[in-house]
Amino acid sequence: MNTKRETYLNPDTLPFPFCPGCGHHTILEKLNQALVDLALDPKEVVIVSDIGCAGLSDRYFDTHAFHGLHGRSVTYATGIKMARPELTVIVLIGDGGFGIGGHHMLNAARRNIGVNVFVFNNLNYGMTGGEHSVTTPLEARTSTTPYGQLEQPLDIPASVGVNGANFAARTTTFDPDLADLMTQAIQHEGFSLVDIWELCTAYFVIQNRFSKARMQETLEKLDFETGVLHDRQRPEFSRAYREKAVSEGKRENVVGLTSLDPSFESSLPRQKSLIIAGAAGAKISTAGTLFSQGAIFSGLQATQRNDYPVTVKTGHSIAEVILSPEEIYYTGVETPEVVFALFPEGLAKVQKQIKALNPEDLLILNADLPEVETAAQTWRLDFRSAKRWGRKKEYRAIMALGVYLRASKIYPIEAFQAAIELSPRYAEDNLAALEASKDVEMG
Ligand SMILES: Cc1ncc(C[n+]2csc(CCOP(=O)(O)OP(=O)(O)O)c2C)c(N)n1
Ligand code: SF4
Ligand SMILES: [Mg+2]
Repeated sequence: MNTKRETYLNPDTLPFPFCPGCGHHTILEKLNQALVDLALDPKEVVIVSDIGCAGLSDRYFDTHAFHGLHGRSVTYATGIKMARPELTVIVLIGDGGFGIGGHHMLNAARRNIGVNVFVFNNLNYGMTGGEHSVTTPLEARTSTTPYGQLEQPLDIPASVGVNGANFAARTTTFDPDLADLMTQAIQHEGFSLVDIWELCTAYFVIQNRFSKARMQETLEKLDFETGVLHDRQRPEFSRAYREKAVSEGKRENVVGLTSLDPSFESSLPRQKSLIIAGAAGAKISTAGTLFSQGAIFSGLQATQRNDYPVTVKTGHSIAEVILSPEEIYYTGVETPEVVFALFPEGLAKVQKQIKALNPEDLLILNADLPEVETAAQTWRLDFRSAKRWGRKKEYRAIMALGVYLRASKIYPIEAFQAAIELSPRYAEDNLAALEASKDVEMG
């Protein structure tokens, strides 16, 4: 949807925090101009910021934002674009971030993922004190090249261009057409990048008596052309991937392509937060997902956040699930209302959350585990009473959720069954375990 706005800048967060004369001011003003010209719906735009002074940029815009680790911004942007190809995903990264995450950038270019990268190239690490970066020109003095830079500076547009980017350009903050170039980059399908040379007035300008004229001389000396340097039409990755998956009959494997249309009803009046605390290999996160999908089939919103150690086959496995009739804005569960403690590994991990339970909350405890002190009502589930299925540890979470669902009636058990049927390979066993959960005795 297109919307005409006068600005995308948020007056509550302005002014920008940069030093006087810092080129970052100009880049953000021109980005704002480009967004105004494109008249994009701010809800359809995501600004993914990197680290450093350049990384401070996202909070000044009335768009979505994501801020992560140094050099990794393009990886988050890739994930966002893969999940929601219709969004405009803009990466704001410094030359330092480009160097630190260079490998990610090359792969994003190879993939031709449709994100738009604007490099705030002030030829040094501004935020940490003017150290040299991958783009510091030959002979330049920085706090880490006191005798002058000896390394060949990286040609950013060439490096992404040679690796398959659809669009790569270089310019400076003194370019009167900068906003138009940014607009062109955003409009271009596929990976686009504009390398924007600018001044770090706190460090690089002072240490090198750098200026607009010296910048021009440096570009010429390095034989770095400006303007649009690569302009091609390779297929954009997120769309190409979808088309391929659909043509291979794997539509259900692509996020956002299959929708779970509600065909059941839920009586849940307000948000409910659950924690399923189990062990690695016990299908805890799968059970959480099926349970969440059952909720979606019943017209609820659902989120899930998993936690497990890097050692995948040992240790705890925790699934935090939120169900709600309203939109859910935060996906973590800090104060659950229901805790399923099914295995010792999980129980050890959720001690704090169990302590925080109130008398109206519920602890569902595997009867094989020791007594737990809690203010909440406790159900002790004797899985052994369900014989064959109860003995299999990978069905314990499905069974416990079945017991809870039958008692709480927050949505119909048939919706849970319908969710289980979405994965035909395991459906038969999961459905049998859910049926057997009727035999689980409660102490
Ligand atoms: C992985 C990692 N390495 C180093 C740092 C420390 N660090 C913070 S900001 C910064 C420099 C940022 O330089 P640049 O990306 O060019 O942005 P600028 O400040 O110049 O806008 C560094 C090295 C970090 N945060 N993370
Ligand atoms: S340190 Fe450099 S990059 Fe950071 S705000 Fe100041 S001038 Fe800009
Ligand atoms: Mg920099």
